[in-house]
Amino acid sequence: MRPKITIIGAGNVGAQCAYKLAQRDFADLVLLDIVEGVPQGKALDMTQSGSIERFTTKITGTNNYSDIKDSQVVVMTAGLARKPGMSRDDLIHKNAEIVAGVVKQIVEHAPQAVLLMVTNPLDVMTYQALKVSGFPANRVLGMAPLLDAARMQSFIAELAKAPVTEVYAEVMGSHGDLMVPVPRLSTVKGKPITELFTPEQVAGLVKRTTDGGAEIVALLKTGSAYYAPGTAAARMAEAIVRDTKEIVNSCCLLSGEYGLNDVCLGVPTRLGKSGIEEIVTLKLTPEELAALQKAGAAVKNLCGILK
Ligand code: NAI
Ligand code: 2OP
Repeated sequence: MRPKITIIGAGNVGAQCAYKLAQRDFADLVLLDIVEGVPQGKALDMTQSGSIERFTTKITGTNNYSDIKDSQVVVMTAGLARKPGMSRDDLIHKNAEIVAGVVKQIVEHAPQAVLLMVTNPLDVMTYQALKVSGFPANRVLGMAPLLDAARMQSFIAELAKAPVTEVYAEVMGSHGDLMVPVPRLSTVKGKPITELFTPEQVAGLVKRTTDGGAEIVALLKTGSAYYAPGTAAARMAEAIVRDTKEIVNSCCLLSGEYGLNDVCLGVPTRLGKSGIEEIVTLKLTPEELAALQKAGAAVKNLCGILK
């Protein structure tokens, strides 16, 4: 029997995530939304592309949580997205309510699943999901640092005139203004960007990465990014289901790592079938560590608003 992955929220990010996974052809998918017809219609459309793309993935569109039974991973994208002028934190109360309602259903119908959060504000919603679910910390994680690193990699590649495949970017911290891109550990063909670019260029890359989501919101005007976010969520779900053990930066609960406690933040993690299998502790400079701790304090403060 094929593994099963559920995607909650059949909007822009959820549909892109589902379609990427469908094309990978290794798991059956359930696409669930609160709006009747939308997940069913999108599932049918994706299924019909299978004969063109040559994939055999079974995709079920539904409004019914009994269909998510036995899912190994549940990707949570349901919630409101940013509009121009809105920060991710503006979404906090409404999305916290949506997350609480959905997570209770996940606990009832797929109690063994690894829960991969996407809904914003990501770090706060990951913590909210962890608390509402009561799942062990390794089974609740969030997608954002992979997206943020992908954005930084594409900006570095553009500036270096290098293929993006030769670029690595290290991005930690929160998915917001207190994101912590780490230029010292970001490289082109193994060479740190701090040795390749001027300090002004490096500062420009850091700023554009931190503002990466807002740049797209300003262009789209009616919503936020979804191709790269959906693809990033699909890649993480695949790493978990296929038990690849690869290191992917993700948002997870810290319990002493980097001097932080009881807060969900982006750090390098090893992904496998039980979710987060290891939190990788990088040796940071005092300035980098201070930036990470500042991000942790801000996220903790926002989680406090929810309590
Ligand atoms: P969207 O508006 O296109 O889709 C959201 C979907 O959620 C809609 O289809 C809606 O009907 C559904 N929904 C709402 N309440 C629901 C409920 N209670 N149960 C089931 N489905 C429900 O929004 P989009 O662009 O897909 O974004 C989704 C979320 O992902 C937003 O919160 C957005 O800010 C976040 N996001 C996070 C990123 C990250 O890096 N973590 C990147 C991009 C988006
Ligand atoms: C993004 O970074 C809005 O979080 C979303 O595109």
